[in-house]
Amino acid sequence: MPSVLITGATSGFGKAAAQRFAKAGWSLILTGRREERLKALKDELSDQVDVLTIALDVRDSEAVTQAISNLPEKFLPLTCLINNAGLALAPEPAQKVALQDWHTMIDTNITGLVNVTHAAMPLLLKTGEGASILNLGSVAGQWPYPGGHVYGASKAFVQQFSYNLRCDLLGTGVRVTDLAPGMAETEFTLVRTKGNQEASDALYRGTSPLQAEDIAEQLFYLATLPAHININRLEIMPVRQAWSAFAIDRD
Ligand code: NDP
Ligand code: 8X3
Repeated sequence: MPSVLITGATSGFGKAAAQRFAKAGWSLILTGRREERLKALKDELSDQVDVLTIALDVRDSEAVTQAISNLPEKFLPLTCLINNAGLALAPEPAQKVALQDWHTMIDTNITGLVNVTHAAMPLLLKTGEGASILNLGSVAGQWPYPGGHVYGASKAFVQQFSYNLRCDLLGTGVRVTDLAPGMAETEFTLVRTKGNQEASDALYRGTSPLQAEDIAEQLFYLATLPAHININRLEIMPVRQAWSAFAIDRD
């Protein structure tokens, strides 16, 4: 059976992806920092498929390299890497944000994603044709908005890094996609507002955001496309979300 390595499997898109790939019989390598959630997911899915859980902070490059270079044979060959772990913080104007919040986003969304990619690439190259790297970008990587500052910039990195990887991996059979969702109802806003459940509920109330399962379905679709197809970027929004007019400062 093919195997998939998912970062940030303890919540949202990552958890839904674990459930979706399990349904199709894929072996799962699931990572995240919250061990009790990893254990619960393993308990839920290990009746269906082989599940390996690794408590891992993607910012810790040594731990990432150590874990990925020592995967048990049973979980090889590695067919798909889903670089999903990430977060937004501080949806305030840039001039009001603590520097540490910017560092946390850069360390997780950029350095963490690069750490995991670097460690997993030898395994994916060994698999070759049909292997995929699926990176979670965002509409925020392409479209600016107030309070997006470093979060949007980190997702612009994900887009360009994905495209540049495509260039270097040409001829290896390994595919790379920047999957860029718009508003999706997960723990994302709870994390972004540092635990403000009311703010999170208010954002999703009265509209129809994407759900984690919608993105999991897209991830599964991308991972199982015929081996000669690469979708470079896939941007998805809820029907009830669109762009808005330019903001103008007036006297
Ligand atoms: P959630 O907050 O529900 O899930 C985020 C996941 O990332 C958790 O499993 C968390 O696990 C993991 N994570 C965060 N920091 C680290 C870290 N340092 N090391 C390891 N794992 C980490 O959010 P989503 O599912 O919505 O977000 C998933 C991805 O999708 C993110 O990259 C996000 O930027 C992106 N995205 C989200 C959108 C949305 O509207 N929801 C839209 C577009 C993109 P743990 O805390 O256990 O470590
Ligand atoms: C998260 C989606 O619209 O909050 O990446 O930027 S949005």
